Amino acid sequence: MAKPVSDLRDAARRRLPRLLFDYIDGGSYDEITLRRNIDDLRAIALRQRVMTDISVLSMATTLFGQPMSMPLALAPVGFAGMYARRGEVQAARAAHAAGVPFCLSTLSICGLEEVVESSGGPVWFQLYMVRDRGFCKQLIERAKAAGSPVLLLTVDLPIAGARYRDLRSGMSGPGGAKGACMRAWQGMTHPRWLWDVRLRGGPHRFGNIPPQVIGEGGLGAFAGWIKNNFDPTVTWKDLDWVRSHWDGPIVVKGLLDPADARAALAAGADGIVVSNHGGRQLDGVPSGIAALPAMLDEVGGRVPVLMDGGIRSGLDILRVLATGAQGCLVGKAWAYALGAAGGQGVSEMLATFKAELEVAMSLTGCTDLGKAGRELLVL
Ligand code: HOC
Repeated sequence: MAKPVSDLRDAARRRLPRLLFDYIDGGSYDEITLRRNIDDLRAIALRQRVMTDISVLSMATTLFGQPMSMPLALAPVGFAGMYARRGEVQAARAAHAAGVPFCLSTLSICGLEEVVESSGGPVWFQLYMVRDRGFCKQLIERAKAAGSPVLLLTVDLPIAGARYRDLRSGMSGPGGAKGACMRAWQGMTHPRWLWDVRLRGGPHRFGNIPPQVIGEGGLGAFAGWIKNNFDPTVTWKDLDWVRSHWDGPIVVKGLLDPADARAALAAGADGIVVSNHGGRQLDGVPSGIAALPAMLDEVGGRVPVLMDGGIRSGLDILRVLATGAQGCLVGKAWAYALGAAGGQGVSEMLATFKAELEVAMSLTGCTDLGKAGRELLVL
């Protein structure tokens, strides 16, 4: 049944403890960029056309050697294994069933091997550069051994943006007895989640980050671990280092400026994702869709350009493709869906996106998404 993302968001808000809902839903500082992502996309008017033969629609594509039923991948989302029991496995199964790639976050609850084995399909892996290159190398080697076809290198988090909602909700503060009571209360007042995820969900620690790396504080240690271990010295030279350990495509995620797109290409990126990290890093920067045209001009078709930020419907997917990107990532939307109804929710969301995309293609007279361009927009 068609379920718009707004319904899934409402259901996730009801089902999840506040700290988890706010973690998915929130952005940094005043959340200006978070809102821009949605508003700027919706402000793009599609150009309706009629009396065209739209009996056969083609939306399948291939990106980085990966066949996809539509030009969409599930973006890396941290902690997804807390939104539903073994959440990343459920989401990856739903993605595979719908024929779209699933990208696992470094900060996932389920480890890469578990997700690959239990979902029965290839899983893209997202990497953060941490100071300990030995640990980075281990992650890359695990991704290779698990058969990950694509490495997504996130480069816009050498330092974390302040997420005030997380500080208020209990996700990254307050500490001590007050924080512990808040978190326990939120669990007790969401008994379905408590039973399904917390009590029956197996170990809740990061599946890709062993305790000897993050410390025995487990999930609660994440903000401190990120602060102390994400590497602020990273430059484009480090892409060479990643390349020396990884043979497959490297897609660089988190670029907004054409000068950085140029640098990424010079450093050998096989693709880029235009992204402001879902409005979760530097508040006040442009939306992904506003940044996209200049990025496309700079790249000039040399590598695929993907975009994320604010995509909540199949109509949004068409807006992004018509603007010129080759594909998009969705993060928040699938996290809401997972929080609302587990893997079934993610399947419903993907089915809804596909159905919406079909209607949007049909009523703009676009029969082949691969040929979508600015003629589909009222500019
Ligand atoms: C202090 C929080 O990509 C996200 C993830 C991980 C970043 C954690 C930093 O939530 O945007």
